[in-house]
Amino acid sequence: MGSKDRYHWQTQNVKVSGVDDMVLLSKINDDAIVDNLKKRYMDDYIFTYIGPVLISVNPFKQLPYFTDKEIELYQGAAQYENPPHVYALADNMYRNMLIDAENQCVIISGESGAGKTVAAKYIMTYVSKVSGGGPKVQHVKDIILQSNPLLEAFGNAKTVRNNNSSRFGKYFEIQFSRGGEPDGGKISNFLLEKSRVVSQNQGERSFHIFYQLLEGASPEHRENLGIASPDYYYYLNQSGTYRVEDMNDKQEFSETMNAMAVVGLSAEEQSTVLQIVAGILHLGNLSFQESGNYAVVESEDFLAFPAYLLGVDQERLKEKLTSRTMDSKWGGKSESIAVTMNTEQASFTRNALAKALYSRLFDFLVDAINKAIEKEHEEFNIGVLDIYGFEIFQQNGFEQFCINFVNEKLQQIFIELTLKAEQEEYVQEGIRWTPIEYFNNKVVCDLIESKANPLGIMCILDDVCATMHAKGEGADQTLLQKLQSQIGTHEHFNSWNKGFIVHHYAGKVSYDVNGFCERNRDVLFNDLIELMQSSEFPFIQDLFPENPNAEKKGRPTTASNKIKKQANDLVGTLMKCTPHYIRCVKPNETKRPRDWEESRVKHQVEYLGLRENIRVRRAGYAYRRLFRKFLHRYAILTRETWPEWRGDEKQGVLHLLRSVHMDRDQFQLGKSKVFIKAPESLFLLEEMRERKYNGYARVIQKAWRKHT
Ligand code: AD9
Ligand code: MG
Repeated sequence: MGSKDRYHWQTQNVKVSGVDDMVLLSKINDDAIVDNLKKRYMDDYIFTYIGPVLISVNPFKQLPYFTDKEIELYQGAAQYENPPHVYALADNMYRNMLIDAENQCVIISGESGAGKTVAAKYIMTYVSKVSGGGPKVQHVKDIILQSNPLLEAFGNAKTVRNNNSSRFGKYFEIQFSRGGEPDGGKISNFLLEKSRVVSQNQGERSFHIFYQLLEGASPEHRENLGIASPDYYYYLNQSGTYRVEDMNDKQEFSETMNAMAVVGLSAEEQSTVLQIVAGILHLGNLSFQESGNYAVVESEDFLAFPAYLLGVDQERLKEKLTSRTMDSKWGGKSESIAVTMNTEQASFTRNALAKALYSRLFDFLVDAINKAIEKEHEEFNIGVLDIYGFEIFQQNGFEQFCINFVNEKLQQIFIELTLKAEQEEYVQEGIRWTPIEYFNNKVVCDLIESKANPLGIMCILDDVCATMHAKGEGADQTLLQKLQSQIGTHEHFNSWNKGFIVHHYAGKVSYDVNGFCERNRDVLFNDLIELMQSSEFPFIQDLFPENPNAEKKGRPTTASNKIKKQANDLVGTLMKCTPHYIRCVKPNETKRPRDWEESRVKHQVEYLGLRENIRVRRAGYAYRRLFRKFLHRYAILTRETWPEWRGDEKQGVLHLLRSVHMDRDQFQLGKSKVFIKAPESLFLLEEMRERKYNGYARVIQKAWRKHT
């Protein structure tokens, strides 16, 4: 790509704002960083680098530089040739994977509404456009791209922070053939915020699919599924919010249905999915009243629809929502008895069923996508991590606690790999270097997940759940007392009258302890499992495959246990790939373009550790390679190293670098690796190498022509 093509898409706006790479800032402090980002943002440049790390500021409007023209421009181009862009990062991942034969991953972080999901989609589109492939590969590409609208319909919702907020996390591995064609894929999903199915805060909605169905259902569906307006359903009318600005539920419904078809769901499966969605809404309309100390269904007329849609017997549904089978031991014999519930327990049971149905339906969709793009032998992959961002609401519960924990873990990976590992390597290699201080959030991760000395919040929570049979507030209050007595003095922990406060890397969050134990325990009574297994629809039976009578060994798995395991497995997977980072910044809370809230941005710049990132980067070295690998790659540049250097490897590297006249302050030789400062010095080496090879190729061609 010639330099005259540089910035071609900026011809409308010739001035280049600020610096492209903040390593080049003349002063490195938070104000200078914020200033640079602001200058660029106001001129519609949302992307900026810190070396290989991409910073992206949410523009809240469609910018013109995401067309096929840019996709063309960034293909195979070196980072410095074009303005910073998410396409450059995507291209880099793709080339790296092919050239180095290594798996790549991109970790997209930032708070809720900062632009992670949008960035993830740009990456997936880019990779799909630049890679080749016949009809079969095209089919895989279609599924990969269509999985986005499908999972967003079922897994995203309007929150006060973001109108299209991801309420689940996902790691999408796009798998490639050796030739670089995407011929498979795998999605791992993380803890869906299923409590949203049964209630939402003011100003928020449940998952998009509910509103899409109500708006978009065909006349035939409307009748069959008992479709009414959203305010008719208890599960949707508590928050008083039904519409989202700039979102067309009706149109999105047809996109969701189309995506289901592309992913390979049969017509029958598609209608069962809708039936379950409607069934959940009707289930929510069952209410209970007290009758002689126990709960009865308030209006039996309301039983018909959910029973019909879920394919279960009406009487049985009623019975299972208002009573529960308990095993009792009596005189050495064990016997099952039905215990009646009070109204609170009945509503709780109804909600548990709705949540279980919905989250299992969600898992079914993820599985369906996975099956459609499953590949037998994995070769290379590019993983895209898009999770729910760090969030603070007026009221924060168990869900926020889990979401913020996962974010804490991602920050930890960033620190481990960019700040800590980089500095440790310098020490190990004996490179001259002034250490840079940074806040390591490992203490906060430990506070939450530690298994000993002291126990972390999650373990204390599990202990309380395992030992307490009391439901509701009793257990939650015990939890609070235990937290206070066991970790009350931790510097990142406080308690308050309704719960506890964690000092996260991204800010202090007050959690309301109410509901923690129940949500953590996350039990589904056997009665409900059996009820669903009695459904006339095999699809619904299959959502509940467990054997309710199987002996249960040890402690049941809790929600926090699951998320802890998922998060740590994820860290393991990511650590095996070559990592790339996108750090998303949210410029305002108004969701409006060109609105810049200085203090909010500054806060993010601080906690994302951008200043430390620049410092480490600047004092550091852009490129490092083992002597042997370096010699192998550039052997062609000198007579002495070609085809092989005999002798000490370090001396060989030194000989090579001297022969090409690299500035002495541009590199250092460590114990086993060569460190090169500026990427430009490396590009120079690459160019020389290419020229030599081309030269040889011409000589050989000439000789060959003579010969024939
Ligand atoms: V959350 O943690 O899932 O709640 P995200 O994923 O970080 O959050 P998202 O990508 O959904 O945020 O972005 C929020 C909204 O900002 C989008 O719906 C767009 O309206 C807007 N946005 C974000 N990035 C861009 C962009 N590059 N161009 C235009 C954007 N609009
Ligand atoms: Mg998102």
